[in-house]
Amino acid sequence: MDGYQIIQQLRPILTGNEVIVSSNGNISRQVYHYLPQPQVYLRGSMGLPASVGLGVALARPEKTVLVILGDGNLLMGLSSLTTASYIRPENLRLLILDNHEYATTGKQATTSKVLNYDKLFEGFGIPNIETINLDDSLETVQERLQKLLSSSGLHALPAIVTSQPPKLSNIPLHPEEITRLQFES
Ligand SMILES: Cc1ncc(C[n+]2csc(CCOP(=O)(O)OP(=O)(O)O)c2C)c(N)n1
Repeated sequence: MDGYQIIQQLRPILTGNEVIVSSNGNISRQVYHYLPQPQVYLRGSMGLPASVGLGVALARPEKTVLVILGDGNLLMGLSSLTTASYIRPENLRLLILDNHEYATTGKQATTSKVLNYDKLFEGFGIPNIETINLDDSLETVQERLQKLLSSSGLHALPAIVTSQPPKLSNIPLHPEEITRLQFES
C-alpha cells in the first residue's frame, strides 16, 4: 500500500478529536488534501515532527495528537523519541510511513531498510502496534490504525509502504496561518 492510501484509510476512523502533525513534503500535502482541515502541516522543520507533536500534545491535552512522519524525518530526529518517551503524554501517537526513501526530493534512498522497528521502539520505551507490511490486507491496515488511535497512552505504529505518491499541489498556507488556524479551532 502507498503512504497516501494509508492516510486515506484514516479518514473514516478519525473522530474529530484529533490534531494531526504531518512531516514536510509529500506527507503534509497528502494530509492537507485527503483529511479534514485544519491540521498542523509542517512545511519544513525536517526531523522535528515528533518534537512538534509533543509540544502540541502538551498544549492541547484534550485532543489526541497523531504525528504522521516519513522515515527520513524519523531518522533525522531520532533523539526526539527519548524526550517523547520521557515525558510520555497520554495523548500522543506516532504513525511512521516508511517508503525507504526521501520521496519528496527525488526518491533518494534512506537507510531505514536496516531498522528493526520492534527493537527500536522497545529501546526507546515506546509501545508499538504491530508493523503494517506491504502485503497486509485493507482490513489489517484499518485494524492497526484503529488500534493506534484507540490505545491509551503513547504508542507508535510503523508502516512499510511503497512509493507512488500522487503529484499534489503545495499547501497554500503560510506556517503562521497554519498555527493560527489550529489554535483558533
Ligand atoms: C534539514 C533539511 N534537509 C533536507 C530537506 C529537504 N527535504 C524536504 S522533504 C525531504 C524528504 C523527507 O523524507 P521522508 O520524511 O522520508 O518523507 P517522504 O518524502 O519519503 O514522504 C527532504 C530531504 C529539508 N527540508 N530540510
